[in-house]
Amino acid sequence: MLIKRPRPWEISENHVTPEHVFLNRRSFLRHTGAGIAGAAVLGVAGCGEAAETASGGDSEAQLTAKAAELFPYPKNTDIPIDRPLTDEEVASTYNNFYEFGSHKRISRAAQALETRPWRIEIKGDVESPFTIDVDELIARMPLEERIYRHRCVEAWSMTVPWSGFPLAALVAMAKPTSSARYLKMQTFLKPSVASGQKQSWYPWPYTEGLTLAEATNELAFLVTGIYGKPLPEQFGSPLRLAVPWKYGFKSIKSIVRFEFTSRKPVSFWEEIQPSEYGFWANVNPEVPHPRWSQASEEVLGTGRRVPTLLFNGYAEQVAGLYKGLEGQKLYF
Ligand SMILES: Nc1nc2c(c(=O)[nH]1)N[C@H]1C(S)=C(S)[C@@H](COP(=O)(O)O)O[C@H]1N2
Ligand SMILES: [Mo]
Repeated sequence: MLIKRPRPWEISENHVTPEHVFLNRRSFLRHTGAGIAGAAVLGVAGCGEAAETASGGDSEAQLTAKAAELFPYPKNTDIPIDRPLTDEEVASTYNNFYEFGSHKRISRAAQALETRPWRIEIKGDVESPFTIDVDELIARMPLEERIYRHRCVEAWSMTVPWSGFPLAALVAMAKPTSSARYLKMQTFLKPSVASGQKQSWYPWPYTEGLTLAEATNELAFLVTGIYGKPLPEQFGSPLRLAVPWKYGFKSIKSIVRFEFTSRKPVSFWEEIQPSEYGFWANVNPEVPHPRWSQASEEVLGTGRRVPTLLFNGYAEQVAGLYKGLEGQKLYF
């Protein structure tokens, strides 16, 4: 991953929409808590059978159109955000998705990915493993839209409205057993469609992991849409993660597998270069990447640099997760 500055045609000051949403932590917690309880009540019973019929032989286009009917999701305005939204066109044409190439202009190539029907596998240390059709899963989840900042380890950032549901709701549905301490997630493996996966020196499929405490934190979010619409392929449809207090590489795209495990997963980038990319990867402006500073970031589409914040500005929600772990490499 290299630092890349936006090209002149990406810089467009007048496209950004100021958006101020202020913290109301108590109502946020109520909202999220209710959603998780709801998902837990639905439980896992019948997931397997329901999943068999969910796609019902419909084409990718028909299934995509059905999923689109759920949009827009209700807005959750309880998460503080103090940055203008990134222009949709800018965010949609500047992506990291190594499956489709090791550069930012992968949006066209990524359209080749067939994102329906799409099966999600839930396995490992859970009461009973199952697979579920992605739309069946979405139908059971508490859906909402949240505006999050996203900070790439390459020192660029964006602010986007994600549609989706709390990862905690999926964890509740999966019913992890007491031995589960981590959640490992994996992307599809289809080298015939994703030409980047023909490059055998990368450890495909893309893998990421969180502790169970991180996965059930209120901010950990599974994404099915952006800008009030279904997620375009280049953003990692049909299901990707958003963990906004961590460097962007943790936010794994196009997930097919969730595995609960007692062992700490090794992520894609950690396997490639453990001295530069670690398990925790929390944003910290004071801990430089071995090859560049993390003190500031280029705000995509604006041509401006702003100071980077500890935990990307989400310390209030997540700092408690790391109490007592101070000796570890929490920040890369
Ligand atoms: N499967 C997969 N997920 C991925 C990546 C990737 O290459 N493959 N890149 C990561 C990185 S480095 C970043 S910054 C974000 C980029 O998300 P965006 O393209 O939606 O902005 O996706 C993350 N998730
Ligand atoms: Mo990134």
